[in-house]
Amino acid sequence: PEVIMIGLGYIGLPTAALIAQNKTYVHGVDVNPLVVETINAGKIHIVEPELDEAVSEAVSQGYLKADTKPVAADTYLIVVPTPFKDKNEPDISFVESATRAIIPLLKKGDLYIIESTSPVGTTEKMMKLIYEERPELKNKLNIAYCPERVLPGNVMHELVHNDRVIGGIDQKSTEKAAAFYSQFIKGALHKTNARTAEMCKLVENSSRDVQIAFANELSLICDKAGINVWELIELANKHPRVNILQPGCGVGGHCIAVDPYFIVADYPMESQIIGKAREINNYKSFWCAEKVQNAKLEFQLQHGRKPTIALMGLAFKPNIDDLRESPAKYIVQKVLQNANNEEYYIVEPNIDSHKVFKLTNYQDAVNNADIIVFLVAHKEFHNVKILESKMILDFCGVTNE
Ligand code: SAJ
Repeated sequence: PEVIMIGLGYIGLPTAALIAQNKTYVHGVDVNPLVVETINAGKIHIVEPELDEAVSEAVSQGYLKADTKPVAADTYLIVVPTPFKDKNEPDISFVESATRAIIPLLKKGDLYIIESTSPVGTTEKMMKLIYEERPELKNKLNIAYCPERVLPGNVMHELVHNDRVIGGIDQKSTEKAAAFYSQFIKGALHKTNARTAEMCKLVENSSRDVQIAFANELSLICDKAGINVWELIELANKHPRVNILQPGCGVGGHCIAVDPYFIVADYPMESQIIGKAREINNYKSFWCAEKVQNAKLEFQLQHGRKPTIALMGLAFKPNIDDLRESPAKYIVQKVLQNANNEEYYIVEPNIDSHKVFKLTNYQDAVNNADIIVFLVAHKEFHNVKILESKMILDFCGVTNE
């Protein structure tokens, strides 16, 4: 193979398929034998539009092969998870173990690239580790950090068309990495150093988190002030230099709600706004759960009986089936913990069944519930007809159109 891709998850697999479609031999590596087996059968283990065709084509033509161990190649890509330990310490152990696995295979002139979201300084750390183990290769390898910035649900398009930031540990490495990506990426390749590229990835997601926190803060203020926050934001955004994002039931997913902590952990005194934004966005989910609790009590006082409640949406954002790190799921769990013999309908149109939650179709839930709580702005929920007598808690703005 020419390329080793370590980590065949949400980013690694689509990237491996894209490189392979370009008629470059890719040897994909994953610690999970089930993932390896699935891919070698031309199938995929994740949900992402157009990925299945890309993988089955790459595998059937022989350009993509998966294994649990790496072999020697010219280019090594590290695309493994970097989780956050107990929300206060980034865990780069998967990057380190992936690096250790390929150290014995490296030769002069090889290209080593980290794509995983990483704390600033990780690439330098891995470079030191490599040269400690292989001192004869010192300064003879090309080492770079090149973050991805694709949006789940639109990965196959964005992988090719988004601009990329390419940060080498020296000029030669940057040039080598840029030449590698230019083979299959149509977006512009912006060259910088490794530390700037590492920080750039963290800052992109922190920027979005801070902007969403602003919108969520407005939603709390407007709730007290008796103002429709969505109307307010739409009006404020008519100003040519104002562009406020949408409030919601909190921020989820595996990136925006995590990456800011990588900055806060290393620069706690300096990252005041970034840290506060995380608090606001987490608090928003808690606040939504409290609102449901209050609505329940209010209903009971008014009607002298317990309400039936529809909880609309479980995914971490609209129109996807991904429930990991989802604020909507957190709110549903919290509401169910506080349940006191009320009847609940749980709705998630993007999945058929769930091992914990019994799911109901959205129309039945809306028809039968007394209180309807919109958590995620799925397309099915837009313009859904609701009797005026019902109590609505709209945390995602779907009933505004
Ligand atoms: N959200 C709001 N209000 C908004 C926009 C989003 O509450 O106005 C919420 C969503 O409901 C969701 C969360 O924010 O819970 C994150 O969703 P998202 O669509 O903003 O982003 P992700 O997590 O799917 O993907 C992000 C993207 N980063 C940016 O837009 C800066 C993507 O480009 C990155 O590649 C990805 O993180 C990543 O892998 O880092």
